[in-house]
Amino acid sequence: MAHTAHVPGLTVAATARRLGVAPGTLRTWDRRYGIGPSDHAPGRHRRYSTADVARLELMQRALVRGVSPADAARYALSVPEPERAPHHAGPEAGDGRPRAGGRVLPLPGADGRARGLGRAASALDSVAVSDLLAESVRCAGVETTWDEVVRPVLGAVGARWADTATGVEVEHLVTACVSAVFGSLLGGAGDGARGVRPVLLAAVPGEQHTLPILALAAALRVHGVAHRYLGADLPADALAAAARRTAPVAVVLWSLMPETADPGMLTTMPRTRPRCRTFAAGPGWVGTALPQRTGRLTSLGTAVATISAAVLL
Ligand code: B12
Repeated sequence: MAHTAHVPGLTVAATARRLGVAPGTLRTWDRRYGIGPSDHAPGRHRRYSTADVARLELMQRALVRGVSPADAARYALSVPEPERAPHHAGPEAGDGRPRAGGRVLPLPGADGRARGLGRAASALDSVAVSDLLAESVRCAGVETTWDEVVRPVLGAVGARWADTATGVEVEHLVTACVSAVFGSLLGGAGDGARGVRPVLLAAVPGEQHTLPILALAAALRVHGVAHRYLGADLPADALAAAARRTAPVAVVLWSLMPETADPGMLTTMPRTRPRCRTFAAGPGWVGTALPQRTGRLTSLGTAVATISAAVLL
């Protein structure tokens, strides 16, 4: 393997931090599977070159796809160096340290897919983020992907922003990829099926946080519930117009920030026959008195179950 003699490379600790694994894990991988620093000579400290780190990242990506460690290492070792995309290794400062953009999001207790997503997001590797999301949806479904993969990463991104006012670029990249992957599930025949009263889904005026309600739309699609997803910041008159035109079986209004939760949105809905059910979804509504007969939806799982049942009534 080619090795750049003048670049000192990363220490075991720095490489472990970069990959979000324990230093002992790196030593185990080296000992068991022969995937370690390529220039390690006895008596010298281990230093991982950019190419070594890229190889470890390939191994990790195979691991988060459920491949066994032995097979993941064999695969990573088999890929010729030029075929390892340079961005997998991430940018490095001249002294071999990863730049701040490559910092790993802290995801204690999260599962392997979430950690993989966090790493890919921190590296602004949108191809890997999208691939991981699409694969998780394929293997585990929308609800598990939302709860176990997307939520932990968004939570960590939000916490970092609250603590340090940094990472907005990561937040936007994850948002774009989640929107694309969940959005790709919408638009099938079920969404706009003629003669079926749909469920209308929208975020209230002023609310730009749409990912949870988009996840709900995608999950309903998978469950075969016809719906129309109307997105962020929907004005009250637009909601009323949509309700008049589609005679929905139910309307779900999403609010994440308490300041956007306006129960007036629910009371100004046009009266339809048969009656349309209304649901207030999301943490924004906590502590807000709701009009009579408006249901509360407090998680993706309960929302899917409650709406699916309401559609059947
Ligand atoms: C992504 C994001 C954005 C994106 C949104 C993109 C999009 N299309 O959705 C963008 C960049 C637009 C954005 C903008 C802003 N954001 Co923002 N954002 C986030 C982030 C990182 C994730 C949001 C999300 O999807 N959360 C959902 C999941 C990940 O969170 P959760 O707690 O696990 O959610 C659970 C509950 O919602 C619950 N739940 C309860 N009821 C229901 C019902 C249903 C049906 C479902 C599915 C779930 C559910 O289950 C959820 C999970 O399933 C959060 C951080 C966070 N922890 O949420 C900040 C966060 C929500 N944002 C915040 C802020 C302050 C802002 C801005 C004001 C920043 C600014 N200065 O511009 C603007 C406001 C924009 C607006 N007017 O709406 C604050 C909100 C604080 C508050 N007031 O409550 C947060 C919490 C960040 C922080 N740590 O302070 N943001």
